[in-house]
Amino acid sequence: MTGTPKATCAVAPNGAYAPYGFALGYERWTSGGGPEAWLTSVDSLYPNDGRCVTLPLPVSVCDAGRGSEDIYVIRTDPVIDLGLAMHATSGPASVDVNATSFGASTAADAAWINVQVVTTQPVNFVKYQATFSSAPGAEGLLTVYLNIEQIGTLDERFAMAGVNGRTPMLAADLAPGTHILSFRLDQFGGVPSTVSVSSVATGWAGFVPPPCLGDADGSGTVDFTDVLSVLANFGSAGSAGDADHNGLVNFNDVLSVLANFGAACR
Ligand SMILES: [Ca+2]
Ligand SMILES: [Ca+2]
Repeated sequence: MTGTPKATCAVAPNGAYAPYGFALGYERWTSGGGPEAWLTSVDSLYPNDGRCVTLPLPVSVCDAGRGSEDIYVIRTDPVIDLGLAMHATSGPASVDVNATSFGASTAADAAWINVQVVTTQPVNFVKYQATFSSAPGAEGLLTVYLNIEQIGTLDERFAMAGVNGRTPMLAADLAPGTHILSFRLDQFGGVPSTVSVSSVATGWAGFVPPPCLGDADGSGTVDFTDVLSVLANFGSAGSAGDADHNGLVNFNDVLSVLANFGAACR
């Protein structure tokens, strides 16, 4: 995110163009509230001048594991019960497994856990939350693997205090089946590193926004004009009036408008 400023979007309060880079990155946000709060803060400090388009807000902004690329989470699978799932660890002295989380600590050799994950639908991301709780000066490196392939890392030196949410995208879609998800904690510099990982789940995301349910006329919001659009196109096929995006315009589209009434998708 460093480099050329987005000149039309990052006008500093003093009127000068400011780098829309690392200092404003979500990676440096420590005030809580997630990406929404971060974006609100950035928008407040650097109001646009009317030439910017409104950014669609994906569920995950900068923690997608692909830099600042936007991803749109379409489906998140249930959090994996690590205690119930088949798993193997580097040993009870270095890894403590609970139902929804595990803690790892290492002073020398790596601490690791392999978890058997059974997926029933295609998967293209893994998400987790990691919190380091080491003594000052620790330089832990948490590495995540899926079926032996490395899919992400989290460097303690640059991690935020508190919870670090990560959503590493997979290089290829993962077919339903039994897979092995692994977390490995290494320490560098001699200070023991300790991390807790929770909310581990798989899911499916896309790089374009999912269809806006209820938005029959494609305006980006769901309101009374969508009811009119459904009625005007009732019985037809195609996108006009198709509030639930199944290719047909029928009574279900009326229900879709009502169920999502008031929603704003962009
Ligand atoms: Ca609409
Ligand atoms: Ca429909």
